[in-house]
Amino acid sequence: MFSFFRRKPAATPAPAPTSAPAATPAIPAAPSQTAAPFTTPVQAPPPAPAPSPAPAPAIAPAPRSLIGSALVRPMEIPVPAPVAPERQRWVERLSAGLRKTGSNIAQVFTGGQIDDQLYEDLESALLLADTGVKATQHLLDEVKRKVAATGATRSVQVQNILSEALTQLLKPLEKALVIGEQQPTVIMVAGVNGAGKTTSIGKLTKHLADEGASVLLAAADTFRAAAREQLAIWADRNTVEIVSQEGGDPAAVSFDAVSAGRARGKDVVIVDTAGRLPTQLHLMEELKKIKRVVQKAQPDAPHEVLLVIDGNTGQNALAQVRAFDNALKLTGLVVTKLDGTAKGGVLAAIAQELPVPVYFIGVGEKLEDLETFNAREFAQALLG
Ligand SMILES: Nc1nc2c(ncn2[C@@H]2O[C@H](COP(=O)(O)OP(=O)(O)OP(=O)(O)O)[C@@H](O)[C@H]2O)c(=O)[nH]1
Ligand SMILES: [Mg+2]
Repeated sequence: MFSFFRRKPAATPAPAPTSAPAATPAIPAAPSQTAAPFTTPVQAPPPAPAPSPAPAPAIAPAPRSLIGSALVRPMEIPVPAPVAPERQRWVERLSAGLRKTGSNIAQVFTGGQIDDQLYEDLESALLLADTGVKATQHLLDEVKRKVAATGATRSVQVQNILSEALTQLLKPLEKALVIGEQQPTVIMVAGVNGAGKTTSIGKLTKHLADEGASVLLAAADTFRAAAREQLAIWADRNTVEIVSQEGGDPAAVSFDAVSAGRARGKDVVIVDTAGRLPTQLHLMEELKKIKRVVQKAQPDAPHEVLLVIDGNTGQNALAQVRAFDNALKLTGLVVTKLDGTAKGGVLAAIAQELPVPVYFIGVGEKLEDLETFNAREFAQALLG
């Protein structure tokens, strides 16, 4: 489970939108009252105390709207200490998900000797694990360098050196999702069909709602009734509100949701979009439009643009990151389905070539199967 809470000054609220896009109905003006921190439709638990109380920051006067001018409780989803028992259980689930890759790589180190054969086998195992040519080369170079520097003579030592090298490679992907600096924090979620966007949004919403954050969901996947219903089920389960419109313009629905999120003082608005391939250029244009229109509703939004990647996608994941980043300027990734046949090495390829932070990884369909990403845990799970 997540736990967060680090106090930071709330950002100065952005001015209210001046005009709605043509296809969008007029949005009621934001009420001129201070939004209460963490208003939820259900009774929210009392806020947990901050670990180290910081002095109250000065709040800049709101330029035009008072929405969000209160010192909202900034919340953060940090990488928990790997020693916590529930985290340990999570690591076990992750290791189970990646067991096949782990045992393939671990096999390389069973010979005892450090020789050319070991390096060749290691190269093959890393490539087979979807690590990609560049990251594999980087890891091999690092391992050889450290073996020489340390005078290691046993293959088991190479295993530890590889684990450390992989941890260092993955480290830049570790980043906490911070909410509470803006009100609402607007998170836009994109990805190819069936990657796990809606499920991940549902899981994230549950965690946020459990922590007392008020969440509003935007069903910007407007074309399929099933997609709207799927998000509505998650909204119901989490007792959060949803903005949805049959067959409407996804950008207009997103605009309405962000505007409603501001007016109702929500902490987080999450925009679920329809799946699309990067090669479907008109659909990529539609995504760009959603982002532009969200910006009209709240000038500094979206604060997060997340790409959800199916962990089974292999090296194609890199192409997806590149294409969606070009279109949207990604701020983070969610990598799902690391529980099946996924090989996991693709995170190393991403770290090597296009290090977009990985906020969460998913290892199943249950609520507790989405967790924060930790480089060392992942390296250990991957290497068996
Ligand atoms: N095994 C496993 N299944 C997952 C995971 N995350 C999502 N799924 C499943 O993947 C399928 C697709 O998930 P969705 O959340 O509907 O995917 P989506 O990206 O919203 O799909 P579209 O909106 O159709 O593009 C569902 O059956 C989910 O239960 C995961 O981490 N592990
Ligand atoms: Mg979906």
